Order: sequence, then C-alpha cells, then structure tokens
Amino acid sequence: MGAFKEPHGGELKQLYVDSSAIDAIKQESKDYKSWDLTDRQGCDLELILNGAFSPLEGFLSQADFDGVLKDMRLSDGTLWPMPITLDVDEAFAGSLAANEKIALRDAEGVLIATLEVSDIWTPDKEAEAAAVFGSNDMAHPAVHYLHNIAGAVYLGGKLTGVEKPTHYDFKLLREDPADVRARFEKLGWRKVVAFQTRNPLHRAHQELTFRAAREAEANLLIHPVVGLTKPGDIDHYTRVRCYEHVLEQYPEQTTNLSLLNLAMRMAGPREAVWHAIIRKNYGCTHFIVGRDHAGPGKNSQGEDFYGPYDAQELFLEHEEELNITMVPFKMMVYVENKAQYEPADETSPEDTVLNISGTEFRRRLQEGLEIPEWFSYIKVVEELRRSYPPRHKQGFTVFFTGLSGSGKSTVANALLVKLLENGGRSVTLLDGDKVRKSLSSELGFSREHRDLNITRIGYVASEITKNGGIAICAPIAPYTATRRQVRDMIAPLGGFIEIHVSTPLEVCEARDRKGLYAKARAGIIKEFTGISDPYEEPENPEMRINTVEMEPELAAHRIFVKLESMGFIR
Ligand code: PPS
Repeated sequence: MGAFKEPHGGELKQLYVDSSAIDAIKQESKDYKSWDLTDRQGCDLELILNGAFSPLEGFLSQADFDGVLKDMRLSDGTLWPMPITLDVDEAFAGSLAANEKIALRDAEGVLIATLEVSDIWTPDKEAEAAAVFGSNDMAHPAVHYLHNIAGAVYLGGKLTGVEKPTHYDFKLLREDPADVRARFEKLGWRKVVAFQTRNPLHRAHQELTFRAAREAEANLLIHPVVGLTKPGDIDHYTRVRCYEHVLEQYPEQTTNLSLLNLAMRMAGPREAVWHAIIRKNYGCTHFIVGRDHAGPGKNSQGEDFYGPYDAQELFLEHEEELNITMVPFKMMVYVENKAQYEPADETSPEDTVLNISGTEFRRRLQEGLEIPEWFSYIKVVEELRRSYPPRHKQGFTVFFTGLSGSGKSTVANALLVKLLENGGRSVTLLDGDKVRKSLSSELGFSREHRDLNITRIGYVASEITKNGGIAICAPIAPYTATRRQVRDMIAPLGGFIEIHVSTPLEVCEARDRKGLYAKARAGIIKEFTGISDPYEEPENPEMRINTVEMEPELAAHRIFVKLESMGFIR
C-alpha cells in the first residue's frame, strides 16, 4: 500500500499469502496439529492478518507480552497496549515441540492461518489482569474471561494467512484496512474522523459525530464493533440495521459506515489507545474519545473501574506517537426551547434541557413505553422494538442454585405450575436430578463434570429463552464462575433471574431426604457438595430464599411477584 502517505495510516502488515501459495500450504498443513479458534481468537486473528493490528505480525511473543504489560510497549519499543495472545489448554501446549508449525482453523475446520510457534509460556494471569485492566475483580468482563475462560498457556509466533474468515452477514460493510484506505483515497478524503461504538446510535450521536467532523474539517467514518462487545449488549445484526438508518441522516458524501470485527476487552484507557492504533491503520486521522471510553461498568463494590476521563488522558499522553488526533466527545443534550441539540456545556440556565439516559432508554424499550422523537429516529426505534420486544413478550430463565436438599426442586415445581396456570408461554423445567438422568447421564461430580453439566443446562435454557419460552433450572451449580458464564449466555437473549435457595447446610443435612448426606459423611459418596466439595454462595442473586423461613408455595409466589415486577409476566 505504498501509495498511501501520511496521514493515511502508515505501514500495513497484511499477512495473507499470495493465492498461488495457498494449495501448497494447505497440503503441508495436513500434517500439522490443529487448533480450533475460539470466537475471540477468530476476531483477533482476522485483525492481525488484515493489518488492523499492524505492526503485529502474529500472536505476541513472551518478551512482547512482558513489555506490553509493563509499559504498553513491544520489545522493539513500539507502543502497543493490549496483549494479543493465543491461549490454549495445557494438553495442547504440552504436545508441541519448539518452533513447530500449527494450523489455526475456524469452527467449520477451514484453515485460516498457520502459526510458527516461537514461544510457549504459562502467564501469571493475576499480574496480567492487574497491568492491563487495573483490577482482578471478576465483575470486569475481560478479567472474568482471562481467569475463567481463557486457556492456561499462551503461544506466540508469526502468522501466515491462508484464507480470510468467512462472514455471511453485511458483506459489503465488512472491510479490511486496505479497502477503507483505498476508498478514502478514491474519494479524496484527506482527513477522516473515526467514531467507535458498540451501541445503537440515536440523534445525540448523530449530532456529536457530525459536529466533531465539522470542527476537524474532516469526513466521518462510523466504525462500529461487530465482533465481541460487552456481554448483554444489543446484538450486532440489530445495531447494523439501525446504523444504516442513521447513515441516511448525514449530508450526502460526508459519512461512511464500515464494520470492525474486533473482540473488545472493555479495558478503558488502554483500550482507547488500542482503538486509536486500529483506526490509524484504517487510514483515519482523528478519533473520537468520549467519557468512560470502553468502560466495563461497575466493579463488585459498585464503583467505576476507571475514571471518566482516564482514557482521554492516556490517549493525550501518547497522541503524538500515535499520530492520530483525539477529538474529545462532547455530551450532547436536547434543548427543548430551541428544538435542537447542543453540547451540554454550551447551554444557558434558561434553557429547558432534556436527556434520556441509556438505562432509562432500555427501561422504556423493555416496558414498551414511549420513546420521544427528539431522542431517536422512528426507524431506529422500530428496529429495536422488533428485536427487543417488551419483557412480557420475551423469554426468560429462572435459575435456582443451592445445596442438595435445600428445596430447589420443590420451589421450582411450584413455580412451574403457577407459570403454566398463568399461561401464554411454554415452560420447561430442567431439574438437577432429572438432567443427571438424561442430558448429563454420563457425568460425575468433579469440577470439570459439574461445569459441563451446568453449561449444558445453560445452553438448553438459552435456546428456550431465545425462542420466547420460560426455562426453570434447578441444579446445585456450586461455582460462581460457571453461573456467571450461564448468565452471560442467557441475559442478552431475554431475562435471567438467579434465585439462591439459601437453606443452611445443617438444615439440608438434617432433612437428608435421599440419605445422601449420611453416605457423604460416611465417605461412601465422594465430592459431595457442602461436605467434601465446595459451594460458592452467589453474591448478587436476584432473590434469596431460605426454605426454613418460607414454605415452598409462598416462595414460588414471591418469585412470581418478582417476575411480575420485573415486567416478565402480567
Ligand atoms: S451440579 O453440581 O450442579 O452439577 O449438581 P446437580 O446436577 O444439580 O446434581 C445434584 C444431584 O445429584 C445428587 N448427587 C450429588 N450432589 C452433589 N454432590 C455429589 N457428589 C452428588 N452425588 C449425587 C443429588 O441428589 C443432587 O440432587 P439435589 O436435587 O440437588 O438433591
């Protein structure tokens, strides 16, 4: 891409081989060990191969990783804030020899790239989370991912791209950096402001992005993330349809829309620097950074992980080296008496200022309430209402967790009947004991097997929820991380209501309906929850029920009322 001079992007590292070499690599790689890419790895790999992560030419080596953690620099001194590593399990890592080449395949087994493994190491994940995310709090989605989902061992090495990952959706909008640069060149766009987003756009966003571009005397690239965003976000299919509507609102020839298959980490300040490098690689000259850019929400103490302007400050520290200009995001509000949007800091005390927070907007959507036209565009709201009907039309999962004998099944059965009596949606009960006889009949009670059991239950419940039904799950589910995984899987598809049946161990043991506690005490049953195996109590369930203090029927009634108050039934 030598034709592009500054400010259009700098050198692009495009790692796909020439088409004439592909057959030979495919043939050779038949003898390689294969790694099936996870969703996140698939996103990372695509952006390394297409140059969006330039100057990376592969997954980080250990020396680069250490540098990135220490001071956001690769071992050659280049600024790079995010550890992009290939995490694998110990068994796979243990099977590799030094400098072995491996095949990286997508979910369908298509060879996307080969990796020449130069480094294999076991990272200190606590240190990684502390350095990159500033925290080891599991409420941070990337900290949770690092500790509970990512493999234990990292592989580093150079990549050779073989085949571009296939996407079946919005093909015309999915572009590599070289495509976007070429378009800017063709259009004669010398200055381009990029806008990063993981949310639907409303009028305020249109106003602020358009003003940002006008002030910089630049064109505008709306560059939303369609890879992985924060769990619970609006799905990218709906968002892209919304973006297409919003695009019509900009004056012609001023603004482009392009999709970025990035797997976000929600790393606030470091993420802002990373986003800027990516947009620079796409040929943009300016980048909008708002309040709490790529913020992960609240920590487990209810406080923000990062200060609201930490991202802007870190960006500014490195702005010259980044060679892309930060455009600070202005908070826009609707001034009713002027019937227009203005930056909040430019309004006068006499103005009637209107605003709807993101939380309030979601509430109105969930409850099917009015969303005023000054706030969003009719077509955007229609699109969102189509994908996210009000809660009483959505599916949901009631997930009970608690010790054996705590009363989960009894309350779950009572709730099942009440919901059937109420009618309107199909109801499925996935009781722990019953699942163990069918779906999970081959599993035991090791941590690994329990996790597998819970993720299977979660998967079935997620399908039911997605299709508008009600799933009631009643397993022990003793581990916080696994319950969290299930919540993250289901919450974006409908409701997820966790009920901790907190009947104390002594009571469960005294009841001992199935005689299991006696057997566990006698050592006949091993790994028995509460006796010889742990139960991690949920910290923030939607509801806690102690069946010593409450009859099962009353408990089921309370849950029913809770579901009503949340808007799921009426
Ligand atoms: S888990 O941990 O969520 O996978 O457990 P779950 O699938 O709910 O299965 C729990 C039921 O299996 C019986 N059982 C045991 N429970 C705990 N630990 C051990 N070792 C064990 N062995 C058998 C027990 O009857 C549980 O049923 P409930 O309905 O909870 O009493």
